[in-house]
Amino acid sequence: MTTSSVAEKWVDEAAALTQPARVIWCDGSKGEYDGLVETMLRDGTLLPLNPRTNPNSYLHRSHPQDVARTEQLTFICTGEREDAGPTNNWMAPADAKARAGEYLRGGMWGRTMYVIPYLMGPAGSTMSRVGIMVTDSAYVVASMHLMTRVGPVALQHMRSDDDFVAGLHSLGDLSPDRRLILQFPEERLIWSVGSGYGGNALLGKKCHALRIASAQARQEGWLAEHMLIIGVEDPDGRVTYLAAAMPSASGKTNLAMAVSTLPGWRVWTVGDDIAWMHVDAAGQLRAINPERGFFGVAPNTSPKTNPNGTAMVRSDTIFTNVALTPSGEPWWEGLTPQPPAELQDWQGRPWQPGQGPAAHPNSRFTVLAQQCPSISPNWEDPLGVPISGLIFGSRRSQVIPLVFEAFDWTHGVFLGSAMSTETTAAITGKVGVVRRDPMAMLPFCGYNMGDYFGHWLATGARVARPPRIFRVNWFRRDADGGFLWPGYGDNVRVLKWMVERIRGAGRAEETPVGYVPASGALDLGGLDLPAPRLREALRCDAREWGLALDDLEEFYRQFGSRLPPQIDEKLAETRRRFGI
Ligand code: GTP
Ligand code: SPV
Ligand code: MN
Repeated sequence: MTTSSVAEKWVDEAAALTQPARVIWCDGSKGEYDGLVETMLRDGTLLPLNPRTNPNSYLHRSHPQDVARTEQLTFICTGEREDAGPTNNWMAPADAKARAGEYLRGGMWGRTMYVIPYLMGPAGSTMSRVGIMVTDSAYVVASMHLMTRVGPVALQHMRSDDDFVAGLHSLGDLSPDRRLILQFPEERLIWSVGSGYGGNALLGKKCHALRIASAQARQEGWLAEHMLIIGVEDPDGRVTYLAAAMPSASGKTNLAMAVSTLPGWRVWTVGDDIAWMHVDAAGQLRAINPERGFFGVAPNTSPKTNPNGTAMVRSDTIFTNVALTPSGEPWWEGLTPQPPAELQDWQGRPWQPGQGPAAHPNSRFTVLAQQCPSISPNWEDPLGVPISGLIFGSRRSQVIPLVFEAFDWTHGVFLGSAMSTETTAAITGKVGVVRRDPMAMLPFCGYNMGDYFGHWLATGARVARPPRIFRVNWFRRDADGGFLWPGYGDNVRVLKWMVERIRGAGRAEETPVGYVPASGALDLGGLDLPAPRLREALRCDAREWGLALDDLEEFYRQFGSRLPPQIDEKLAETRRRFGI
């Protein structure tokens, strides 16, 4: 394998700091994956699952204090604090390296350092980007095999010797007291120590493809977003591509592979978590999925809620922190109506109903995208797919209607910037707390969020026909706490209305926050949803919005002069429309 001297030099420096016994350059081959699995089965990092029911599949149990992203330990390290902005944790680069350096120094003593060259994006795409990460975790290497394109293909896509994002990862002692996830966007560098889980440790995902890439995208004139990508096919076979931003554990994987309850309509999966979007020479917005696999939430994945998701994890899957049946099958809450007898919980302890969840609420599966039955035939097209609509969705029990459409691009950017959501188990901390999460990027924007809104506005000006922008909320509840909308496969009814709107049909009614489906415009054929329930799901209340806008105004204030004036204007305009 040929490597650039810049990459070799950086790997040498990482080894000098961490002092591994040996350095192995990964080639991404099946033999390498099988060897890693064998090693991990021997040392207990992986447990085998039943080879009859779950061939080539394994269970990993992470440290009980290392089960989700830890945002309070995640920092954007820019020379100027202002460039990280008020919504990011910030540390000066030198301080960050001094602190993390202490945990990393000699941290790989006696162990193997794996060097993983990886490509984010399809082979042959000018939108794809390269990373080179080092790690002392075999589980991370195996996961990177599934989530990215590892090996020579990565190095072949470097446009110059230094055209890669460098990532240094070490498990450390897995204690949150000695854990730091550091992004240095100005150096295209990542340091992560003290965690072996998910977005903290699989550096290609959130650290590279969102935090570093978003900053790089601003400089280079594209967008790196926390978005799924789908093709929605109508009964005539015409496919409309949409991308949707939703916060962690708020429905991206499920929508990305939804099985339509409307006859003749179907959803094709292009990506389930991250979209990189460029404006092409003709002014068309195009998206690629930088990832190669899915790292999806296990709980509530079932043949009823997500048949494609259930089918794709039947073989060749790594499960993390799910429960285990006596016959060696994985289990999680919602997979079957009743839990099987004699389960072991996610920590391997005997489990009885009533003891809390058997699978960790943020337990996950890692699997190649190609195993998804609904994977789009063109999902690896180097040119990406043309995007006609963008969706911002969040998890709100109250206030936010099921669906509405922005008046125009600027208004849509405002709606995205105004998003708030209830927190989930995907991050450590309290679940169900409402927080601001603009465009589902709060934990992932690698630069000042005010500048980010400005970059979105500027991108719209470069697109010949800006995609329609929609806002959705599958999670509004009734007075008894039940979901007002059935969700999952029935969400395709909402997608159908969006496609109709994009084509200039699709009837809508104007409200102060945007267009909602007119009475009868949502296809509810075959669905038993009483009219008052639908009205409640779509309701837009001036008093509720008044309070929300007060809170939003306060949120915006912290950006000072970095907030684009157009965003403030849209807020004022919303007040005027409501008459509040
Ligand atoms: P990340 O991988 O963390 O970015 O999450 P995600 O956005 O891909 O979320 P995912 O699709 O995995 O859904 C997370 C949780 O939301 C699961 O428990 C789902 O069952 C639930 N969920 C997803 N879609 C719907 C829906 O339409 N309605 C309801 N009520 N719940 C849903
Ligand atoms: C998320 O939290 O948005 C995820 C899971 O997709 S992780 O990769 O752990 O960030
Ligand atoms: Mn995510």
